[in-house]
Amino acid sequence: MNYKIVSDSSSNVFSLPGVDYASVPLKIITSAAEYVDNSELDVENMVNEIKATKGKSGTSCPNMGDWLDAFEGADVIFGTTITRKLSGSYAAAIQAAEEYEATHPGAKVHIIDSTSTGPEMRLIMEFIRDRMFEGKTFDEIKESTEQYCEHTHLLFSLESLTNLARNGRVNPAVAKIAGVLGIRIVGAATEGVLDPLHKCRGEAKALDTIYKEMKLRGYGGGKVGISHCFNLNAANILKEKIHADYPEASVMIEPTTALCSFYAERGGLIIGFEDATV
Ligand code: X90
Repeated sequence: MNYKIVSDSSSNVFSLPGVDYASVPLKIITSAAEYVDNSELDVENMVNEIKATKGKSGTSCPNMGDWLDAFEGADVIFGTTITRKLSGSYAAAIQAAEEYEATHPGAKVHIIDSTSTGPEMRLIMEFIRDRMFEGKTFDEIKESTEQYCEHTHLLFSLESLTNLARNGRVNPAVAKIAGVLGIRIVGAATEGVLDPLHKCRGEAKALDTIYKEMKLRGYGGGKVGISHCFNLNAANILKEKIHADYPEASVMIEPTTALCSFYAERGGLIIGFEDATV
């Protein structure tokens, strides 16, 4: 049996050590260029070019064929996608899963709607990988992953919600508040959509608020993933806060790749974490 894990590129994960893994790229499209969210892209250059480009910019999700290509060669496949409420990625992956099973007798594909994105997807995939290492069956992994997903959460802190609002992914009135200099919107992924919770003046206040929200959601020293869009400093401060209470906690920091960089924008932080019930 060849096992494989796949995800769309909103996970910010291009390789997953120890397993066969494929990232399926989303694209960022402006009037001047098209950027493919893969490991070759210069994200900083993309962010700067988009800032300097007038006119519409948007994104497009992978199609069924893109997912089928990613499945190729494996017979037990687990995939995770960005929330299906904000993207067509999940629908395309499900179509591909049906097609793949129909054309590859014996193959099994399970696609999980993360109801989230970024670092929460990484947590889900690492959970699946660790169950694969333990030699669990397809059905066992499917079931335990479903339970695990109920105990992972996502928070964000954004300095600008302009690209989210322009593309209909958040209420323009909320984006307007974030447009005020020095104001950050701290929010959560709730039932698969962006849920703005607080407007915070300054980075320090935003980081305090995030950590409070983590604890409110039951954080108790579990795994954390912090994705940042050119804001390593803030990611490190949050990591220190977590380590002050839980010195042993696994906190991994990584840059956002193209899709999350486009929507989270410069300065943005996206935090995925496990609650204490895991
Ligand atoms: O299909 C497509 O074109 C992709 C559309 C994606 C839209 C939303 C991306 C959000 C990226 C922003 C902060 C975290 C939000 C959590 C939401 C559930 C990151």
